[in-house]
Amino acid sequence: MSEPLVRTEVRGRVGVARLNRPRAYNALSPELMRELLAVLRAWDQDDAIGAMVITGNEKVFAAGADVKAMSQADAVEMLRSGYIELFDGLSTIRKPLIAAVAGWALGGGLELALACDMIVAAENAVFGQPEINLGIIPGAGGTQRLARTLGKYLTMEMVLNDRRLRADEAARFGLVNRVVPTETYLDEAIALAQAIAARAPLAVRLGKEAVNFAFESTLQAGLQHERRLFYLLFATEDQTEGMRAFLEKREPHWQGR
Ligand code: DAK
Repeated sequence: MSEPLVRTEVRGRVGVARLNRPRAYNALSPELMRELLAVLRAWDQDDAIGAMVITGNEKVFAAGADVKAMSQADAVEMLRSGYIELFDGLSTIRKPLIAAVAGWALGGGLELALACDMIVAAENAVFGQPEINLGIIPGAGGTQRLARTLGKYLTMEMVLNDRRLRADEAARFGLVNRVVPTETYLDEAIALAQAIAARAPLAVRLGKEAVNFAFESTLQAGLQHERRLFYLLFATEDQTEGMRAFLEKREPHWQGR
């Protein structure tokens, strides 16, 4: 049997998806992206899973889309390929997604990390959008998500001149949540995911939705959206339980209802 393109493992309430094309530096072929999305969608439906981690290996998170496959494509093939829909599918995942990045996160690899909700970086991580070297630009969100996170000027340098950020620079510019030793990066990302997965599931889900809405809306519309989600949580058993547990000085028992 052939190796899966995405290896999966469940640790407690966390699903860990490991990109598995090491010989191609985890180049994100459509087949790999399809497999990844299928795994994430299944976990998103599974009450036993509270958060997910996407990772590569210690040397490379992902070196981008598969240049070998793309090199022969014309515009119509790219347009018809459905490749971008696979990236867009990531934004339909409702549970938290954490990218655990060691080594290269380049091109589509960085765009995959940017589509996650948090990024834990190993000390050896390198982030970049080298598409300009191939005569193209990022096509799966890089120009937009980086500009929103890093601002215009650094993003321009990355997109127009292949400026790469080391992990410490990425942390300084707010691109990653934390930088940790390469030996422990995956454990640290899983620990962060476990901590979130132990929290009230509906509040986590709506919290993610509310924060993401900030990227889509004006401040006023965002504040209104947040308020509606806030009121909605007062219809949940977990709100009653959370507040009761606080007053009774005990740990809450979340039901996800
Ligand atoms: N695709 C295919 N193979 C790749 C690859 C990639 N992106 N990156 C590396 N490999 C392969 C290499 O060809 C090599 O294979 P063999 O020659 O051994 O068969 C093997 O992985 C090891 O690579 P190197 O020999 O180059 O290893 P080094 O350690 O010297 O260098 C590197 C590592 C990661 C710095 C280097 O491999 C590199 O620069 N890789 C390419 C990085 C890159 O240009 N990435 C951007 C790709 S373009 C779209 C949306 C998004 C996208 C496309 C479409 N739509 C909306 C439709 C995204 C585009 C991109 O990501």
